[in-house]
Amino acid sequence: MAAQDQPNFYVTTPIYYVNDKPHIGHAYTTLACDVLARFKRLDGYNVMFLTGTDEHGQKVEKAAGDKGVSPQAFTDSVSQNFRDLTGRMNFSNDDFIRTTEPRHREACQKLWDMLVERGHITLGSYAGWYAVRDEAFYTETEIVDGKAPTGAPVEWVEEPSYFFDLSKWQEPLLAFYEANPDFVGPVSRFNEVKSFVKGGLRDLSVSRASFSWGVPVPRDDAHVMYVWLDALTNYMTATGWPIDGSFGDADKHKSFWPADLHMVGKDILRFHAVYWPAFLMAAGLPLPKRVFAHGWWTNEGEKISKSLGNVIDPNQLADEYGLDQTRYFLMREVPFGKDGDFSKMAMINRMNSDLANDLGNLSQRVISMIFKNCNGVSPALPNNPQPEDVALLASVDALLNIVRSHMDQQAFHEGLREIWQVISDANRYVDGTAPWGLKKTDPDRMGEVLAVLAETIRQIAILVQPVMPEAASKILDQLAVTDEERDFTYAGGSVRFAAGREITKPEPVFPRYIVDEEEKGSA
Ligand code: ME8
Repeated sequence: MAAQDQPNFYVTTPIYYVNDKPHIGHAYTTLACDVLARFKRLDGYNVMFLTGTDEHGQKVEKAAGDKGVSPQAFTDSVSQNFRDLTGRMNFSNDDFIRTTEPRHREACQKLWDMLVERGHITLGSYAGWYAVRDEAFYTETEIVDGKAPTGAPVEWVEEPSYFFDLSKWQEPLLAFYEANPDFVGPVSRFNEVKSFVKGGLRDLSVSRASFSWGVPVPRDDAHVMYVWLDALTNYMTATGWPIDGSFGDADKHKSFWPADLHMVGKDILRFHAVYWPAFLMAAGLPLPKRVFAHGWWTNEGEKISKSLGNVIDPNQLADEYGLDQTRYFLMREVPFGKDGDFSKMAMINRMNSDLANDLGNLSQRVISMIFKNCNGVSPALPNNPQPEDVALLASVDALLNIVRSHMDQQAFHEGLREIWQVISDANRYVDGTAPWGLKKTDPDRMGEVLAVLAETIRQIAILVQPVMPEAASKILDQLAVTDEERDFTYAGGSVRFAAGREITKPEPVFPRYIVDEEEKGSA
């Protein structure tokens, strides 16, 4: 299909603050987007997948100052860590945006001008609390024991400031939510957003005058833009907006805006589901179709924090357990949208039971048997299938539609659970048909059984590609499936496993993790 005939799909991660190194939480959000982007590409979409770094604001300026380097030098080096992580985690992002880039400055200033021209930004003065850690303003009534409701320290700020007339957008936002019941997922989080907006909105300070590390406010050198107005605009910048600007790209923008999905953590939902749509409505621009807020990871039951020294480095996880194993664990272990806990034992259990035992053994046994007992050539499917063949093939053929509908709801864990259900069916089928025993008694039937299994494994490997691209590719190689035969038009039952192809001796794809005695003790 030519790109212009394909449906488009645009998915974004939050852009991460460069005040610190990337950790498991950042890798998690980007992984979820990567899985969706890969899924949609295999499903025939023209995909744009964006991630990047949020480099302005007081928090970053302060982190640079603490290190004794200029904000630009600091952001250059930390942003690179996030870029490196995309390579290490095999993320397939199509772009990596930095808010310090000229294309982004131009987009921010354009949006600002549109808001000013339409009368939604006016100069005033701000007196209130500000939490640098959250880059957020708080009212007196929100302060709990001298801190922000998030626990972040606050400071009193009094300075001239431009204000966005957020208070006028309460009714339009509520009407928009009503008309777009899928705008926020999960539903429980959407309800929180609605109650927040129903509680009334105050005008929002959108510039700061007491520091300079930000996008300059047009025509007023004393102010830089509030970092959240700057940051949220990145989603439009990367589509080649403004289209008449020096970095404009009308075709790209038309293809990808409005975004299909902004994936975020629950901590920043309000910025994406309240402020961002209000800014866009005020500017007369189209709104994103959906925002999904996932849950929070803890480490062995504890909040992850630098001060507790328990930050999980995704690079180390991939080194220790394997990249695809880590990707699988993160997507399978916790219902997407809920909070989750990382524990070594949970990781090892998933690795050994779901991967090494269930999928790994199945494919290794079946492909080895084909190699040994079918002269290294793929056998043909039965002309007259037995009821157990029909049942297994029907369950694997049904998977594509089932998994697709879970993916469209960002229910990654459910999609994987369904796939593993069919893997169990296939393992039961192996036990029931006992192909190794058929070698002497009924070699023709043995070939049929192995072909039914190979067909099941072929479709499963096609479907797990978004989560485990490397492992899936090894299995597909072992089954002599060509590179052109791996998209989703080859799943769902319309195409079958090809007979007569050369099968070579397979190597195991999912090693077991051997737990040493010391680890058992500490787990
Ligand atoms: O908020 N569990 O950047 P940030 C799960 N720059 N996800 C986690 C996590 C955890 N323990 N910790 C972090 C910002 N995350 C802004 C965003 S967007 C226009 C600007 C993930 O570096 C999660 O996605 O603080 C969360 O929303 C994000 O990192 C916050 O990243």
